[in-house]
Amino acid sequence: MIKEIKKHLKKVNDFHTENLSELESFRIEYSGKKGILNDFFVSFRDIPNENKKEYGKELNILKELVSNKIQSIKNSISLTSEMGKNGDLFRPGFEFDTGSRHPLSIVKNRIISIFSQIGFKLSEGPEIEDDWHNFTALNLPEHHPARDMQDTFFIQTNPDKLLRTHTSSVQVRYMENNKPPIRILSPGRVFRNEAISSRSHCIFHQVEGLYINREVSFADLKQTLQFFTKALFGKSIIRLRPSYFPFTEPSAEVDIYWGLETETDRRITKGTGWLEIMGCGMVDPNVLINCNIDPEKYSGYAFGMGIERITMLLYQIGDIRMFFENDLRFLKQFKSSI
Ligand code: 2NM
Repeated sequence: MIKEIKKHLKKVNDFHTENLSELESFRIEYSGKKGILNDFFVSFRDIPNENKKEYGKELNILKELVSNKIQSIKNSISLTSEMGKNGDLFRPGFEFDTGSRHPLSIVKNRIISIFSQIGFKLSEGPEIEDDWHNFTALNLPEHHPARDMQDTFFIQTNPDKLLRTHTSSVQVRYMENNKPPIRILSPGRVFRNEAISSRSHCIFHQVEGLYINREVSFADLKQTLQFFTKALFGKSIIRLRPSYFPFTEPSAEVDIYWGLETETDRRITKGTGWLEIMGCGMVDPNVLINCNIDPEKYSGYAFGMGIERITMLLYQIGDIRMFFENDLRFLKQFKSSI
């Protein structure tokens, strides 16, 4: 009998598993109601009295061993399931790659969202235009330098087809097909036959705005621009500097007061604190007439800005060519939900 117990002591000692159901079978085999330990305790009654002490001692050692074994295997299984196979469950999660949006799209979307708050609807149109919508309707006189081959990409086989040089052409189309009041925003790609450098590219992006209604004033224009610069840059000190565009009269360049707090401010404003961000003006009556809108009844303002320039300002990007190279090291830096 003692021999039997010793055999089980060795067996229990050698037992190992990493599997919970094997451990449960082991527990039932030894500690279950009809288990080995119980059998030994039942046989205990028939052991002669003089042997009971020795037998009982061994039996208790076996019982203790079984219970320690079960506990220690349980502990090691719960440790491996937390720390082993799956690693440390309390480790930080893996970074979730959310993708990124092109910086020009981020800024374009912000501009659209700001103007949509004050009633501007989107209006988009073709990149390949005709002379009327890109030039003539916009009051560009026949010998205006902007019409020059040097500045405009013409479709070679057809001098009446060209790549639009501004998105105003979209607004001409809109005015032709809609009655005032008109309040639209036209973002899009435009093309100019310019030498490529760190500051200019032959393809770039614009957002133009147009509002036409009865009694629209220059004061309305300024108020709108102030709302916009406050929302986009957090700055609302602007000045309107007289300028010239064929399609607006009067015309102005919009400067924003950027400040002179940092070395960067000093550099980008050339020491003045002021920064040109867009052009604007009151739509020339000739343009309204060209689009079948009565300038005696209606007036309107328009404005336009280059998205590249504004994006470079907001993100401190030093070279416009970065936008068109699609270098992932550049693009991956722009994560945005808008
Ligand atoms: C600018 C500056 C000033 C402009 C004019 C028009 C239209 F179609 F109504 F005549 N759209 N956009 C405009 C006016 C654009 O960009 C610098």
